[in-house]
Amino acid sequence: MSPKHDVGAIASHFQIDDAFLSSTPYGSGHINDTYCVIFSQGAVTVRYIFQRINHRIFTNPAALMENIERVTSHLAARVSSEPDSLRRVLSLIPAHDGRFWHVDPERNYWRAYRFIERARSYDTVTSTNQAFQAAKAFGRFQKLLADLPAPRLHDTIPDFHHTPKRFANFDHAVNSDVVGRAKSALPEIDFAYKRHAITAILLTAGLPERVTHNDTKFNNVMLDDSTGEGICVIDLDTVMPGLALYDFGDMVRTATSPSLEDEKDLSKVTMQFPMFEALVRGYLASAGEFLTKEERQYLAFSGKLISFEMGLRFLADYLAGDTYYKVNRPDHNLDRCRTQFKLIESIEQQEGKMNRLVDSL
Ligand code: ADP
Ligand code: GN1
Ligand code: MG
Repeated sequence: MSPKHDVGAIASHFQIDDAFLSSTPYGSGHINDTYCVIFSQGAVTVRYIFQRINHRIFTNPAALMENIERVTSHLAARVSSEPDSLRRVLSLIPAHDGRFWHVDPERNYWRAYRFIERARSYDTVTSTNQAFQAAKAFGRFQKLLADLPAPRLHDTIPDFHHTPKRFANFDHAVNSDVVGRAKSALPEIDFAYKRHAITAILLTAGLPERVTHNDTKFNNVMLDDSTGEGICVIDLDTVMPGLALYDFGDMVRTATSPSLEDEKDLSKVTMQFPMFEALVRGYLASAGEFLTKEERQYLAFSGKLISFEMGLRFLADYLAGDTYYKVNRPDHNLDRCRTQFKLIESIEQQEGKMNRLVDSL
């Protein structure tokens, strides 16, 4: 992550009375730059999260921030009577001009959040309780936003989960082969073409549009250190209209295998059935009351679809020369694609059993 920003100077534009002490690059996100920033408040220190929004990817940061402002204030009102309510929703810190962002001289957009203390996000899942708690928190997030007042949220990235368009983009990357990498990804390219038929299934199933998170990676929920509860859903840049199953699918993609997203040893990548069961139970515990019969029917399939979509995106970025995701090595995106495709094979082997479980609940 880039240490190039003068976060102390950025921080002076926000309504924080305390004295800036230090900032450290934080987290393992692929898109934005995140910093943990420490301030002194007399004898104690206070932490905040500062983020530079990647405006090459989120081309309308003001619209994105309007979404986040609306969503976080709606959620805050809904949980205000619960214990520990301040740790249950992200809270934006205003800048001195009253807006919730600051634009620096290089035209970077910055925002600041209160730090959610005594909780952590994890890159890999290690217990069924973690999977249950994460899914319950993401389901609750959808439930609490079901009555978000009009107008419709902005599409911060249009067609974000339009899998057929993601496929077309992958196909284009194969055909243009701008950096000559296609020859080193032939098995993956073949794997993808063989599964083209699944791309349109959810879009043509007549499912209802909802307010969804759209990036429900396991590390986008903070789990409470003492209770294990999914206390706060974070990373709200892609909250916009979508299908509930995009969120459930991304949970299956990121919280059923014990491996990291860029694991090179593919023997470690596997869809662990007990984790899937915990995800379904956790998600239904909070979202069960509003999900339709049709949505339930595609719960297992959604995991395969979103893993496929992400595999296509990683592969397309590899073929295009790594222009979208942050990478630390030349084959990073190819390694990420391989884990997605390995996970799909594992899901395909267990899909019947996964569907039977869903039917039984
Ligand atoms: P990215 O879009 O790059 O994934 P995130 O918003 O997910 O960025 O933030 C990156 C990491 O920073 C998260 O995984 C989490 O560990 C931490 N984080 C983000 N927001 C907060 C917060 N308000 N309090 C504490 N930690 C946070
Ligand atoms: C990106 O920001 P981050 O790292 O949580 C991506 C998601 C992918 C994810 C894959 C805006 O999420 O769509 O699922 O990487 N976000 C965007 O790890 O493209
Ligand atoms: Mg994140």
